[in-house]
Amino acid sequence: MTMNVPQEILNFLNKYSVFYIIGHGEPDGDCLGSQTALASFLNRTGKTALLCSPGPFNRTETKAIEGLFSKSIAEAAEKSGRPAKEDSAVIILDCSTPERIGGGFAEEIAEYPTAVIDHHASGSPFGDAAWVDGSSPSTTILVYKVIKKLGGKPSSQESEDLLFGFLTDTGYFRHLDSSSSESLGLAAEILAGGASLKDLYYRMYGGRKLESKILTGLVLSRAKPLFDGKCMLIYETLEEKKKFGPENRDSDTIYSQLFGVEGCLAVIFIREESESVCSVSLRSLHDIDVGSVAATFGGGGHKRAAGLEWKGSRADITEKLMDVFKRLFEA
Ligand SMILES: [Mn+2]
Repeated sequence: MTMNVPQEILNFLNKYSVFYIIGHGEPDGDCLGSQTALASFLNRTGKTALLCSPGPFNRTETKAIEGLFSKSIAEAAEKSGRPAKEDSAVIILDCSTPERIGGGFAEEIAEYPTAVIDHHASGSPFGDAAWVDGSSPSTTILVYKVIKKLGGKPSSQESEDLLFGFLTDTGYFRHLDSSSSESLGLAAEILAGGASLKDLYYRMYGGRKLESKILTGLVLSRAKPLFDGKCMLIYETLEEKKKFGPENRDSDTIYSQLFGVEGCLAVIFIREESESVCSVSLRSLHDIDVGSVAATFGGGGHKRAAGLEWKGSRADITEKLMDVFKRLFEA
């Protein structure tokens, strides 16, 4: 059951008239949908809301709206013709630590009253007003509750943006479990604002280049089952990164294909990012805690979705991960 909107969040929204709405770096659909819907709603109520994001907007489904966002608070203030600090505050969405925002935002926000609305259970609480509810499947559900509490109803565009966030973070409903009836009920209310699930499906999964499907096929073709098939190891080489480009990566499809294999409980995806750096993404089902595996190597994330950056070769990190997963699967 998700929580009710705390009074301190409502007071915060009432108190100021200009809001800089900021999300995390490498923004996804939930982050951006939360930002655009909340900003649009606040603007409709007579406040001024200005969108900021450090980017980069690498994902196909997020590229189209990049132009709506400023790269810093100073840039947003200048564009709007407002003195930056007058009656102004910051709202941070879908982000559990100031460092995760990136860019120069951590320093900029230190100068403003700040509110945080987020659904990441891990992370260190910050801000003058905070609402962190780890039981909510997306930040957009929390933003919808704020809109509702303030007596509003999402416009058709806000309805699309809010549902887009919900669908992104639930893998188009796939990650919802038996505790999801409340959030699905809220999603149905949002849908009444005018969004189309059919259109949102193609906004999420459509519009890709053929190259992205070819890269997906290449990566899948070398999947290596480990520990009696409980774990799948896949990788992408530096040559492939250069040939196909990061915009043609489609990890969500790759994970869902591999979890469709009988007995598969975890996926390890290692990518060569440069001659000396690999990024590792870990995914799991049920009780396998890949968040703690990532933490062992200085990474982080959720229990079933986590990642880390490795300074060294793919062979080295593969060997180190094998040791850790061996303990998990052969215990
Ligand atoms: Mn999210």
